[in-house]
Amino acid sequence: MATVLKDIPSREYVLPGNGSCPACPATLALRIAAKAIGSNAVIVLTPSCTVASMGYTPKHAFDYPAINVCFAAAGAAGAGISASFEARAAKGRLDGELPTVFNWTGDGGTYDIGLQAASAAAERNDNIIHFCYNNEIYSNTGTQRSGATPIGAATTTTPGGKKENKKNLPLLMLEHRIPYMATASIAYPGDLYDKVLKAKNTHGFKYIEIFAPCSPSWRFDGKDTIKIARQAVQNGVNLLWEAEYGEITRFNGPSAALIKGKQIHDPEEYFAAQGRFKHVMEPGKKEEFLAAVRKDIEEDIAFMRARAEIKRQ
Ligand SMILES: Cc1ncc(C[n+]2csc(CCOP(=O)(O)OP(=O)(O)O)c2C)c(N)n1
Ligand SMILES: [Mg+2]
Repeated sequence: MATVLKDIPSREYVLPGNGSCPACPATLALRIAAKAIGSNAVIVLTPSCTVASMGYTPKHAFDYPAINVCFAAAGAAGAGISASFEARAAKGRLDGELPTVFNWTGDGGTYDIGLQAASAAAERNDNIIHFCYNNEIYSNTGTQRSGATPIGAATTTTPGGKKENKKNLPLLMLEHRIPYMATASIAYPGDLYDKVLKAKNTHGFKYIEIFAPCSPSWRFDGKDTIKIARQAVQNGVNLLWEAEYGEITRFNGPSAALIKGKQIHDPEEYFAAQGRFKHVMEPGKKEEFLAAVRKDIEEDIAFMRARAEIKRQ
């Protein structure tokens, strides 16, 4: 059973007075993740909404030492900081426990521009947690498409809807055979909290991807942020799972039932609620779009079910 909300620590590490949008999913994700990480940590950031809203003076709003690095560099920067702590500990020059070094990046900082450094750190098994909060666009610069943008979604660089499929970065990370990785959602905070705690207590490279519906960029009412995130899990758009050393160990919450063969929730409401899909959800077009989406989701579920049967150890 996942930790219930009331048992997540009340101590906050993301401080009030920051500049994030109302209902910002990245901020919510960071609040929950930080509660599991605790105070003995360093945060490494790439250009993103988190940086724009609270990552620099005078808006700096983390209760952590923080370093802003260039877009491509989170993997290398986090790895270097972590290695320096480990070297100091080995020489007896560090009191107490090793600080947790975690990279806090968007999908631009992970799927695209930061991929090489993140992949290299994963392959070297550097002792960091690399987070990707996935809002499926370059949000803070005005909603440009990213490698995580789903097919059909309108962005400022794909005004007619993206024509290409999104990358499957969790699967790419899985094949790095890192000690721990998980996909998570802001709609399941207890599950997210538990996954971060597990990552914190695992040595080596950890990857956690958090699905983060962004109301201004996806064009829905901010009050529905959690509802949209929950629907994405229930309809199989966002499967929640964990893996260790290239082996899928668990599917979580509603995703476990989908893998066991439960019908997906009808995805129509999820897509209809988001302005970014307006042009593919018009009468006469939506039937074809939704049929393609359903087929895709069902194929993904079948693939993940089969992939979970493959044991590598
Ligand atoms: C090399 C480089 N290219 C482009 C930019 C401009 N830029 C800053 S943030 C950003 C988008 C970040 O997207 P993502 O990582 O998904 O974070 P989000 O804004 O969605 O929170 C871009 C393109 C930059 N800072 N550096
Ligand atoms: Mg983004």
